[in-house]
Amino acid sequence: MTTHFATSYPRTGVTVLGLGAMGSALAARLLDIGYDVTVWNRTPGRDTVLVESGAHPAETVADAAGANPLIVVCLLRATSVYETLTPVVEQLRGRTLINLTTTTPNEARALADWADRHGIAYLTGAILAVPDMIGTPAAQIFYSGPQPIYEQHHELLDTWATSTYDGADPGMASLVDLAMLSGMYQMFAGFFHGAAMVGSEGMTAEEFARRATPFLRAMTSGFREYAAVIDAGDYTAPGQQSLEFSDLGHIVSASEEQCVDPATLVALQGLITREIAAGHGSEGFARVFESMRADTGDRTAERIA
Ligand code: FVH
Repeated sequence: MTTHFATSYPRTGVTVLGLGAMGSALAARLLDIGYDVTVWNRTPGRDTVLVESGAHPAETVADAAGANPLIVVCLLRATSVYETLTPVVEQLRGRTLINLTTTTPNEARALADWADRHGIAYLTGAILAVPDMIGTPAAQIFYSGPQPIYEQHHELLDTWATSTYDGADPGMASLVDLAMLSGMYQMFAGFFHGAAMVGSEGMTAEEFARRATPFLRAMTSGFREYAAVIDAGDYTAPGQQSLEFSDLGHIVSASEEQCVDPATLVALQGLITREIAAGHGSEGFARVFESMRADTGDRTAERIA
C-alpha cells in the first residue's frame, strides 16, 4: 500500500470531526495545550464550550476538512466515518486522517484501503480510556498503519494518552483494543456471576467486591505464567494445573443449585471439556487457548473480502 504524506505543518493546526463525549475530550485537550483546533459535529450545538475555549467552529465537514492538514475523526462506528467523509473525499486528498472511532480490525483495514485509494494518509487509532482520562498517562491509545505518520504526529498523540504503535497493519490497533476489552468484559462477567451466586444467599455485591477484588487482582499474576506456556506451546511442562483438575463442573452445579444462570461459566467449561475429550486432560489449563485460537493460515482473502 503506498502511503501519502501531507506536507509537514506548523504544530498548531488540527481539525476534530465528532464532538461526542470522546471527541470533545480530545479537542479540549488540544486546546488546553495550545493547538489551533477547528471542530465540527453532525448535530449543531455540541461545540459551544470548545468555541468558548478558542476552537474554530466549522459549518460543514468540507470546511472542517479543508481547514487543516491533520484531521482527527472520532465518530460512532465505521459507518459514521464513511457517511461523514465520503462526500468530502476530494478535500481530504493529500491530508492526514487519524481515525479514533472504534472499528473492527477488518473495518480499519477497509478504511485504510479506502483512504489509500483517495490519496489520504491514514492512521488507525483505538482508545482504551474513558473521556475523563484523556490527557493523563492512564489513558492508552493504540495506533497502527504507516509508522512515518505515527512518528510525524507523535508529539500531538502523546498529549492525549500513553501512545503505543502496533505496527503497519491498520487493523492491529483495533484488534489489540478489542482484545483488551474482551478480557475486561469477561472479567466483569465473572464478577457479576460470582455476585449473583453469593447474592442468592443475601451477600451484597459490595461485600463480594470487597472480598473478590484483592483475590482477582492477585490472580492476574497468572497471565505472564500462562503466556509463557502458550508462547512455548508446551502444555505438558511440569507445574501446570491440568485440564482435568480445572474441570468447572462443581461450580456450574453450585450455580444451578442456587438458581443462578451459569451461562458464562458453561462457555469456558465447554472449551475445557472439548480439550479433555480430545485426549489432553492431563495437560495444562492454558491449553484452553488452543480451543480458541485462530488457524493462522492465510486469512488474507477473508480480510480483503
Ligand atoms: N466514551 C467512551 O468511554 C468510549 C471509550 C473508548 C472509545 N470509545 C469510542 O469513541 C468513539 C466516540 O465515542 P463517544 O463516547 O464520543 O460517543 P458519543 O458521545 O455517542 O458521540 C458519537 C459521535 O459520533 C457522531 N455520529 C454518530 N453517528 C454519526 C453519523 N452517522 N454521522 C456523523 N456523525 C455521527 C455523533 O454526532 P451527533 O450524534 O452529536 O450528531 C457524535 O459526535 C466511539 O467509536 C466509541 O466506541 C468511547
